[in-house]
Amino acid sequence: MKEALNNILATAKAELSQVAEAKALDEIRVKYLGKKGELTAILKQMGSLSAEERPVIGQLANEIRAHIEDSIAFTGAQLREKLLARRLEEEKLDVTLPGQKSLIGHQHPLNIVLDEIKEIFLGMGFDVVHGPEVELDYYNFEALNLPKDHPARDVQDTFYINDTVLLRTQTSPVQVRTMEQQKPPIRIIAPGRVYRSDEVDATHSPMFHQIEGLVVDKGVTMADLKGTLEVFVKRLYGEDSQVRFRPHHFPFTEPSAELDVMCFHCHGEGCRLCKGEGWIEILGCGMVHPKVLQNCGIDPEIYSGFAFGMGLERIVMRRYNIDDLRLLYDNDIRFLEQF
Ligand code: 2U9
Repeated sequence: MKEALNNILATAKAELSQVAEAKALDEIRVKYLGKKGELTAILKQMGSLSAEERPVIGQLANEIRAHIEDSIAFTGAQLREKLLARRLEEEKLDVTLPGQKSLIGHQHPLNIVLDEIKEIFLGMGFDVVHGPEVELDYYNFEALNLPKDHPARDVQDTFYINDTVLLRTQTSPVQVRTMEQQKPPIRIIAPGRVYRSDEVDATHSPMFHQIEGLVVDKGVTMADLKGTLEVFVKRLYGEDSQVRFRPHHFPFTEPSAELDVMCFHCHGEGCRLCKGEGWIEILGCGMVHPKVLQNCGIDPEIYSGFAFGMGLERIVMRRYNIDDLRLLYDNDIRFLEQF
């Protein structure tokens, strides 16, 4: 039995010296030390031994078990070391290599200018308000003094969801909703997407952005309109900008005007940028029509107000000398990364 035990130790050690992976190591452990293992099988025969032999063989068996266990632990440690060394070799990281520059996005030109405009009006005490892009005909037209079949609806032809629901053609419904919900004083700007049934070309798009504004309080006059908008234009285009107001007509304001800024390229001489005019149109404005105030639940005998509206794309195109509106929507990185 002594011989058998020594044989087990010898073959176990021989097999362990060949082991190359953890699975084989485990198989060896089961083969020699497991419940049905070779060492256990020998120990089961101990009953047939004499009283003198039993403790001697028992001690030897225990020593051999301990020896095999140590050898398995040692081989296991060696295997883990080898595995780690291989991984370190394979996954080697050269920290001296130049890093890969990650692409960091930035604001779209429309948002760069919109943020600037918002900042200017916030600085003058205006709030920024938003409203639905899918609107009721009432809020988009009717409340603004544009009843059904009014000729001015033609230039604002839009996309109808049904007879009473449409995509807004202007952000004015936001101001109407604000007046319905809030008592004066009101000082707001309403930026956002608007929609018109226009064919796409270099200067037209069925979707574009507007920024409209509204001030309503007791005693608001045309002087407030002129002063506020002149400050706005000077902050946007520079303190030395010259402005002029030209009479105009809008159904929702009376009197109405358009605001021009003196051409920043030719300073009034006339050039390609201002199409020989010397002046560039920036926005439309006017004193809110008394009927519109009334429609919105505000008494025109007590309150008055002014409103204005501008197209964001036109301002952005002039700022960055962009000649095709479509570039603003194409999402071409080569174009966008220039800003
Ligand atoms: C209410 C009352 C009056 C908003 C105004 C304009 C003049 C205007 C155009 C500029 C270029 C539209 O994008 S554009 O084509 N807008 O000229 N908008 S006054 O007047 C309002 C708005 C709301 C309740």
